[in-house]
Amino acid sequence: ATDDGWWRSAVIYQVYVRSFADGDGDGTGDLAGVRARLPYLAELGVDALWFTPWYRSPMKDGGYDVADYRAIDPAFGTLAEAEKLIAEARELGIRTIVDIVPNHVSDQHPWFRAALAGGPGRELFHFRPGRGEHGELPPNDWQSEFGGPAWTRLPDGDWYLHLFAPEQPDLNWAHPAVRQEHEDILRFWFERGVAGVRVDSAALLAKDPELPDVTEGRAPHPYVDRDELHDVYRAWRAVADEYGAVFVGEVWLPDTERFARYLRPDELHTAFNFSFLTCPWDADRLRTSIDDTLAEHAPVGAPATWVLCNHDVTRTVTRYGRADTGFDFATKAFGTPTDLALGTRRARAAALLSLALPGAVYVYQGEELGLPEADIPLDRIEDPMHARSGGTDPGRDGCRVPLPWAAGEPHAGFGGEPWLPQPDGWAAYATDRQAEDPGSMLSLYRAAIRLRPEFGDGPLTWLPAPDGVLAFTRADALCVVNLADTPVDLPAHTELLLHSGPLDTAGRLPGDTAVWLRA
Ligand code: TEU
Repeated sequence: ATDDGWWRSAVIYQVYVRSFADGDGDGTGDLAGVRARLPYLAELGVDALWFTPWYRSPMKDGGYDVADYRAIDPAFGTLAEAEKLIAEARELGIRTIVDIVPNHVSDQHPWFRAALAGGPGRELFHFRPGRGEHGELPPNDWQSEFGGPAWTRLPDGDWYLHLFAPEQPDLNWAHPAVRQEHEDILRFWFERGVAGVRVDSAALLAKDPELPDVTEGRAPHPYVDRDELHDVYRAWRAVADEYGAVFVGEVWLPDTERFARYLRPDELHTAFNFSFLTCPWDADRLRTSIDDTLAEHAPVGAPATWVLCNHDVTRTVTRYGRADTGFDFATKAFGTPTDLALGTRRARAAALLSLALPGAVYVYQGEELGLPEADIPLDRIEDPMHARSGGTDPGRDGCRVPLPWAAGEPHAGFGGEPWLPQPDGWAAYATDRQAEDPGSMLSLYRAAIRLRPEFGDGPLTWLPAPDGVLAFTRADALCVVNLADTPVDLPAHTELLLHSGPLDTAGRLPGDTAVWLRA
């Protein structure tokens, strides 16, 4: 099977199922909720939906702890419903991307339960005796991404590896059964009409079999970006090609050349562009990020992706309203002063910037509503990152609050009492209210996605522009973003297609504002 390359310039909407829409009133988002809101997504104009893990899971990490990769979590619905959803979306022209979590499983997965029971199967994971006189020290110095050692000790004295929470034991990717199982899982979902797969923690799967200390400084790194991985993705690509399906890898790697290796023509089709997501609101930095991104993708022929936010990072309007506008896991502390009006102006301009660039664009649910990061009462935080940090890190729940759909309904129309509390004033962001307001973030996103084809599918050409201003053209359209404090004159044009905020009385573009023009 082949595909028509739809993914090269798609707008892909990320659905965090648990917080999208609650169809059965139990306070947890579900597939019924998504199905009921498909017309909303069609009207928004997106090409595909990426669902964060919807599989059976104890939800110790929002579903990234998978107990059964072939079953839908009962809180979300059933497999039959997922199949209906995939088909109904496709009828509306919307494709489905599922999230595969290959680095680890839930500690409730049958493989890990069997391994714990002492039977065979420990070789599917990384079990080791400890160090120290009585094996009381972890086997090496690896740290969990959520804080603390990446090892947990069992009553029988052995330790097992988990790069994330203890409830997420890492699989041993050197074992052929692990590889076989994942190829089967891919087929299982492709057979059900899924058009693509997001690969979670894609650069972390392979481990140095000797599990040396990180501080030993041995190259290559013992668990990041190891060469063995490319074999895995070549095998996956062969499976995807049978179905015309595509991959998007979550490949967090600062080294652009190493990153691009995952995008070679026989590996992953695309990967998230975290350089753009973490980039501060600064014209020079953004231009460098855009240029580097396009340059690193060109040799491998893969399209770039543009991501402003996801379920792991601070919401865009909050981030852009702070003094430090780039995203950094270390500085997302509670109470950082935020100018939401400023952040919102910038987020609107950033939306027009990213939707005008060549490549695919990811929109995380609620970004199209301009939702801010929420302060979650400490005793309601569920993200394991919070507890594992000893309470110093607020974790990622602030960007995962259930969506507001109807301003006049209880819980802003989400459904039942939401699993995470909605902050005061959440109803003001409701989709029904924004749909009626031509100046809303939702109206801007709808218009931008509708007008995006004006930019064609070719490369961009930068235009000369004053300091602090980004200006480029593609096809017959121009995008100008003013990140400076002072207004600037617009370049020559025949028509103003869209603007993120009003021009000044002299027809100039104010700071923190973007326009789309027809040449
Ligand atoms: O995130 C993987 C990841 O690389 C981490 O950096 C993650 O972003 C974390 O927030 C920072 O320490 C993916 C998922 O996106 C995340 O939600 C999961 O918790 C994680 O994998 C484990 O599956």
